[in-house]
Amino acid sequence: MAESISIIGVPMDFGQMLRGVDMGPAALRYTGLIPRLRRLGHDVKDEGDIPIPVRDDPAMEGMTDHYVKEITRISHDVYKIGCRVMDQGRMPVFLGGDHAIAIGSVASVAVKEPVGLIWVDAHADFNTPRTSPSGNIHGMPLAVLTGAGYPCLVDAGHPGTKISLDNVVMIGQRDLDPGEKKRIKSSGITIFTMRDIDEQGISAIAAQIMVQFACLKRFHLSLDMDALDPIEAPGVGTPVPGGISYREAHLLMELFADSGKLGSMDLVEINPILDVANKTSKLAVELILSALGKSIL
Ligand code: HAR
Ligand code: MN
Ligand code: MN
Ligand code: MN
Repeated sequence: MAESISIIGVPMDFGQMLRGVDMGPAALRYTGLIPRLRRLGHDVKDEGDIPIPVRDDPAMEGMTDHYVKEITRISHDVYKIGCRVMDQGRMPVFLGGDHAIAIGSVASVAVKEPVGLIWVDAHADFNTPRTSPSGNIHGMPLAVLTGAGYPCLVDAGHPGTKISLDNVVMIGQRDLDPGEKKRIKSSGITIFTMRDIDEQGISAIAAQIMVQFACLKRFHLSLDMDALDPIEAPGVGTPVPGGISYREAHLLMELFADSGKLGSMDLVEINPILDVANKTSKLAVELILSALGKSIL
């Protein structure tokens, strides 16, 4: 189905320490995302990039608190533009940036009615400041969205929990921290790790998710490119071997498109500096196209 899509660039790199992930939105645009979405028949508007302070700016010197304040302010900006796009009846597609952008993006799409959230990632991003070994905020957004962690982040956009644990599904995990594992187990959140994908297959998993989301009108896809195997997606800051294959990822996107319930998405964690001949951005564009209706036949 032809959609009205708004592309929102969020070149935010404060959620982790490596430089380069701020170049993600540019790489996706240069790879032809927008004209290719238009060729699928969609009405596409590029909303441009949300302004992000530069880390080298002298005003940023001495920030040692994992940029919590900056990320809070940026999350609010992401939230505001996401809400505006949703109010216009358009589908927001958020281009990261690191995964901390999801604090604002997911908050904005879950304002009017409950939505499902599908977190495709090598990691769970379910740490709190207590359980995080690194302190990096990009390891925390799913915890924040479900109400745990820095109160200023939990309250970004509007106060309180943004999404119920029952409406969240994780796929592709293979690198969890000890305290994070405990939180996952005690939360009862639905998780399909790489082992589950190997045992059950991606299409059976997609079918289970759609059963879980049967009562929801739509879902948000938060796609961290490190979910894919580093052989397919080398341009990410925290690669983990043994990931989702090229074919599994495409099939998953095609099944999401078939569901007719994909309402919004994030594409995060591409670091063009670490990429090999733009391979990761090319794959990311292909995956977005598949999620938005591109089919083989
Ligand atoms: N679990 C680790 C931490 O919290 C690393 C997780 C972050 N990496 C990501 N996000 N790319 O998915 O520090
Ligand atoms: Mn992530
Ligand atoms: Mn990740
Ligand atoms: Mn610290």
